[in-house]
Amino acid sequence: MKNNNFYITTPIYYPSGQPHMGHAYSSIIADVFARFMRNDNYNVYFLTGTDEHGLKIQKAAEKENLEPLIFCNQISKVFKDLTKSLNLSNDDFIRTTEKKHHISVTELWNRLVKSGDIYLSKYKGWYSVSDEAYYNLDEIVEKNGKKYSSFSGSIVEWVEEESFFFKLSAWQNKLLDFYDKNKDFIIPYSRRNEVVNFVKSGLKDLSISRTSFTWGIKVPNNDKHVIYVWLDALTNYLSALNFPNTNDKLYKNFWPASLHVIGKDILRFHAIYWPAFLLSANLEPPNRIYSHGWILSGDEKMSKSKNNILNPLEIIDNYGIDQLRYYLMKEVSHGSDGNISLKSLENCINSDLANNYGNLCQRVFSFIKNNCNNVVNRTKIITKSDKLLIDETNKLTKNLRLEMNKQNLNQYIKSVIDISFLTNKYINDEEPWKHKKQDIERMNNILSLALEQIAKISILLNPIIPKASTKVLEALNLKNQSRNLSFLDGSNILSDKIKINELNILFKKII
Ligand code: ME8
Repeated sequence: MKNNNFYITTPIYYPSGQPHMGHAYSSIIADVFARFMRNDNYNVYFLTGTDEHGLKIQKAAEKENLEPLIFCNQISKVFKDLTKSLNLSNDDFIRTTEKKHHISVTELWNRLVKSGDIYLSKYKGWYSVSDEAYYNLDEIVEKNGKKYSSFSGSIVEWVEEESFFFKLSAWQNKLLDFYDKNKDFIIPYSRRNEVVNFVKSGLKDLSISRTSFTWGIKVPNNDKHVIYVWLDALTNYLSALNFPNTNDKLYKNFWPASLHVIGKDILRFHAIYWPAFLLSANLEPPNRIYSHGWILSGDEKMSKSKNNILNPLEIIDNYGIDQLRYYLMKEVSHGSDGNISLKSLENCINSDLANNYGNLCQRVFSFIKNNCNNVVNRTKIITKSDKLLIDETNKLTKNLRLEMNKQNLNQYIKSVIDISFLTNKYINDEEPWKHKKQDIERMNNILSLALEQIAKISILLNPIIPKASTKVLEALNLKNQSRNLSFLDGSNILSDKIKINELNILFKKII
């Protein structure tokens, strides 16, 4: 991480079909980290976009009887609209059909040539159009006379054509050295081990151009060849920063990237090819690749070709975007695959959002409205039970930055929702309503601590449920510039005289 700058990316999506829950999941994870870092006063640049070249897209366009670019314009827009529906806070939406991307890819290619890492030969082997990936013979399985990748299950076809190659084999030891020096380059560690073992088992040179179709960026000075779509696509992370203009402010501030969020199916491209290309081009590799698991439906990866898609837009319409974001981040465990269902979504909404956080906010706000004319005064007294709640909260918040830094979202959310649970319990035990008549000071004391807790919980949940938490922070009259994580040092967020506004119901219980 350079100074206070944090550059985070999602994978750029193939606009070959409608967005599905896997896309939503990948994007929301990245958005949560982006929002968390912004709240922690980092200067964040968050990128997403669409990956528009290659045979997969060309074929999808042909199926619709459209020119590839017209087809891409249509579907890229669907993904751009998805960023709005998911409430993503991205700073840019890159398309690989943009001119600046073309310039960037051409420069990267030229640098690889200059390093002596590109040569012309012939590719003979298996290729999956759906994955846009080459597979070795030992990665192919046969079923009913057809050949499939054992890794992804996608159908493969035999390819034999002239191709430029990247001398990946020459980078084997340098990559192993790089992984060794950068232990946190690939998270989680189980994935890091997979990559290290794969590289140790031997790397073959990589075919980086195709001649049997035309939809892509041409190899400089050789119109017969189209640059391999993964070399093209990975470069988006640089072109968004206006590379090769290395004096550009964006490039200067944000390269190398702090974090690429990706699914485990595209780990090899990001953790092996990408650093090798960058090192060969004399550019710094990113700081970290976080590889999440798959969203499953039954036991299978959710994907269009398998027709087992839960539509994120329908879920958002029926349940709400914060609800979907919270559910995916809380219930799908860090780095692993996760089975999702409407039943567990509804249970999660009820237990954590409606009954826990939502209920805490509602009961405190409506009590203050009905009994205190919307104003609470903090007192200096701190009772034993107040201190217990404050200490327990500090214990739970102590490691939150660390959990986020390890991309451990589940643990982060669990700790925050535990604070909400403890605060609800504190109100049950302290019964502010009992002090209404005889001890207004104690009542104010309890309510001000409860509001302080609500402010903290809302700031901590803000990256995950931005809409609802913002409503609460607004109702607390907390200014934008105060909605940050500086309270993690134990200080108070709210002033001594707290004026609140009315708060409408945040999360409806699902019956
Ligand atoms: O891979 N569960 O694009 P893509 C979780 N264009 N994540 C899933 C998923 C699932 N069921 N299905 C897909 C590409 N994803 C390339 C990226 S980056 C330079 C180029 C994730 O549209 C997948 O792992 O097929 C990937 O991270 C993202 O969605 C985009 O997939």
